[in-house]
Amino acid sequence: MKKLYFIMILLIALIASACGSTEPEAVAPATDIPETAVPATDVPETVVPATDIPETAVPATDEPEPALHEMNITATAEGWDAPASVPAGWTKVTLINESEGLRQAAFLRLDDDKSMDDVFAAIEAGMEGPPAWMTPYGGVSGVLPGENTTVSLNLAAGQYIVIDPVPGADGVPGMAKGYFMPLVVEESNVTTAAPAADLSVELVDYAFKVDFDTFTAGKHTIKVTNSGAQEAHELVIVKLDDGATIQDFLSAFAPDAPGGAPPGVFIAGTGAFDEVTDNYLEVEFEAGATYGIVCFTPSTENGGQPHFTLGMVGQFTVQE
Ligand SMILES: [Cu+2]
Repeated sequence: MKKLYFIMILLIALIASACGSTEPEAVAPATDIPETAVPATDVPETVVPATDIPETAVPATDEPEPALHEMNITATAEGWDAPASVPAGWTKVTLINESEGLRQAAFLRLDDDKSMDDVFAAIEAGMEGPPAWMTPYGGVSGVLPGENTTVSLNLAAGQYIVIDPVPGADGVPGMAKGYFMPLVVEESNVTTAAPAADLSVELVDYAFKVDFDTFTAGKHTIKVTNSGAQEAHELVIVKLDDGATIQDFLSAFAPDAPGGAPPGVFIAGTGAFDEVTDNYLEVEFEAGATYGIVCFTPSTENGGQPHFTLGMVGQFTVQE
């Protein structure tokens, strides 16, 4: 972890010098439909008969409010292409991976009395993990090159950082390669709602509460809820090779592993999050295939051990 945050210091120094400022450009949210648009009822019937009104004349106020905001983050070889600010509320975040490595985009909200200056100061002071004034909101993880994954989360207004802590094959975390950004979540009057979900997983210290019989073939949206009293958790899904177990997959990452490709691939996941929001993960399962679920979050209560070593790991086979 020390090495990781040392790299973060270098990275942030780089960002600060390149940008000159951490203030994001103001971006007007697409959802600000002007109230001045003329409603349909203002069209006098005596002038234009209703049947003659062309379909294209539908005023903006007749459009249904979006159920969720949308935010795309594209990872390229150079870093992220993403908006500097988004409106508050339920947001469908899609991470599009056009880079060469496995990618993650994890959202952390700063407390209201903190700023990006405090982030820089904490890093320079050698923090070894997110301080108590950074609240993890989750995000998207486990996205392989050429793939994309969508996770919906409820963003409260405030200052965030979005980071990719996943180390590449060279051991260097993504955020040291440009996968790091400040994000402002603006106050918004738009009413948003969580997406519909047909599966659910509950995260507790330190287990997954899940009914695998409901995990059928096809596309699903999984409502992932953190009910853990103490720690942030995540849900990462791995598709296993025929005959392999999730323990075989995890063993391939151990320091004493013989090397070679692990017997499976990441297919989707959330970032780590506290009880502040649920994360809704979009995923597709194949009939007959076996999958593993894992929480990689380091345990603050157990010396940084990843949660899968404490019981947050599982495996299921989808019925033919
Ligand atoms: Cu966990």
